[in-house]
Amino acid sequence: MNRFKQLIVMFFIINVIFLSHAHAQLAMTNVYGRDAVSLNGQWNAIVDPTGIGDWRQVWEERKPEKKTDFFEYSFEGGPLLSVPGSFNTQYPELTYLEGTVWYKKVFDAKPEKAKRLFLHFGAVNYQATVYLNGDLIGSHEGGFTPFQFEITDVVRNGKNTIIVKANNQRLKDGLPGLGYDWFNYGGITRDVHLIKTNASFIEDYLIQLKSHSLEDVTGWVKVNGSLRSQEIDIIIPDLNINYKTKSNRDGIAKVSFKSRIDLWSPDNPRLYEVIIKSKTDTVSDKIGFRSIEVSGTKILLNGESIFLKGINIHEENPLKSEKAFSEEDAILLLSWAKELGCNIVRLAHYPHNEYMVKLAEEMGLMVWEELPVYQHIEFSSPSMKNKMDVMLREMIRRDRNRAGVIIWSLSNETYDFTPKRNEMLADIAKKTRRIDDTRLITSVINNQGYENNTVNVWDSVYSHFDIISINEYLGWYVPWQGKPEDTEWKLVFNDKPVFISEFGGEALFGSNFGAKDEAAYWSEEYQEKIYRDQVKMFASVPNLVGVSPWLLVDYRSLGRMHPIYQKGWNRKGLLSEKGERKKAWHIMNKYFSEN
Ligand code: GCB
Repeated sequence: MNRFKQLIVMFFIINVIFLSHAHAQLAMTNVYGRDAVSLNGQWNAIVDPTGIGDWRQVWEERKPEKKTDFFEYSFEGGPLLSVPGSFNTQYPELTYLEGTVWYKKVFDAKPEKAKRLFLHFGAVNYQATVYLNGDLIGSHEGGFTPFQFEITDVVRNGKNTIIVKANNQRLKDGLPGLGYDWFNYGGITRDVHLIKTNASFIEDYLIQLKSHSLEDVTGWVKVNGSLRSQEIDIIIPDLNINYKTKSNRDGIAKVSFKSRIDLWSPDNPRLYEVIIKSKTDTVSDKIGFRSIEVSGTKILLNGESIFLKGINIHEENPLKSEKAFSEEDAILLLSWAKELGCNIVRLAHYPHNEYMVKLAEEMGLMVWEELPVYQHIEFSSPSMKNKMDVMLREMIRRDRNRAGVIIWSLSNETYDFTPKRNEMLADIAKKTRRIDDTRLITSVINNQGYENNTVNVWDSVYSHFDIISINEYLGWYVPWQGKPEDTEWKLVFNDKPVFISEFGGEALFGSNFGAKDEAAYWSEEYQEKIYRDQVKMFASVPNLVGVSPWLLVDYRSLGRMHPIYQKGWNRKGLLSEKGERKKAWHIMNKYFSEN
């Protein structure tokens, strides 16, 4: 090995050891309700497809001092990237990049006595390593959840420089793993904030209806800082509530009171202003109250049976061929879901940005939120349990006060034959219930059998979950074996609600290339027929509590390679990538208006 190679290897080893000790913190809840300055905007970038920037230590931003000095990198004179946004979509030469981009932003800070400063990232896909003024402050893995670093002790008065190494390389033991059917948008894809708090502040809270109750509010408040034990008020002006509690030495205050509440539901998406006040901090939020439970084979919202009219959505604005990250993007996608007649959105296959979740709640859409535990992930990798746990906590901490969120989905299409899958799903199910018992949990499975027009749902892993969620592509990947309405069902558990979480097929809007009854021409008529048949079949499904087509709108997926019909887009949308309604849209729209 020559000296150059030796140095690189040494450097990577040191880096790996060091980084494993500098993890990001769990982000504080309700970042948009804080004293925060946005660090969005243009960031300088260095594109580093070979990953050499670690060895060159680009975060040191060295500049020539002597006549003989030179450095083979510089942020100045390089490309600018918009944050939030994916780097892939901002320069054509970055379209297919799965690797490192270094980001740099200079910001002003004025450290104040008795104040604390945090750097908060809504999400960076997939790994982030963050430096402040040349020093490593920590790293984070996972492309869809928030994280933060406290920089109180290291921030300078005046100009400060953040450098983020964002790397979207897919990993065998990543979450998701190597294979997935959506576009791997890399970079700083969500908002970045500098948050100022008092020395002791309200870090987190849970204020929701107690499960199985329509009037008992339950939860807790968590104070962070040296003054942990404080009097805390929960004020809900519209309910005339001024509830007083006190945090203990660990900073935890219990919350429990009764009130007559106008409950949140899709028909009445009522949110209350809730003010959480301690001596050293005040945070306000808009919180709804609802109960969601399973009773026998039904799902009850506020005590009444509800049919879930769902739609799957990826976090992408197809009109921009870009990751969805703004309020406007969320309005676009969710308005389409409303027009279709939905009362729930399945935000597939990872936690979407906070705008999506909050706006859905405001618009009267229930939310299904999902971990990126997808298909063939490596459950047996030694680091997997920890990765799943961390992402679960990050997701729940961010959204546990959203009444709209009724389901935590812990995985999609995992397989019984994958080593350790059953025990890992059982474990994460148990943890989720421990962290949050006010919602339903599920895991989506697609391994059912289908013979003699009978669907055999056999996977006993459903025992850990509240809902049997099934992805089935009858009429598309799997040809029908009989009349859809005569489909027979064998269920591994007959006492649980059943939800068809995906079904559908592809169509290119306006496709007029060949026979309408042949799949290979991607015609709207072919897709429409699948939907007609599916709707007939739904009547045969025992314990059916809802359905959710795959999916709202065509989306980018590089594995979809057909040069005429797909061109890098998964065409299972009910809408084209321009928002045009395909024929199948109307079938679903009618079904939802009648059910
Ligand atoms: C599925 C997956 C979804 C895919 C979809 C498809 O079963 O859950 O992520 O993209 O099928 O289009 O095949």
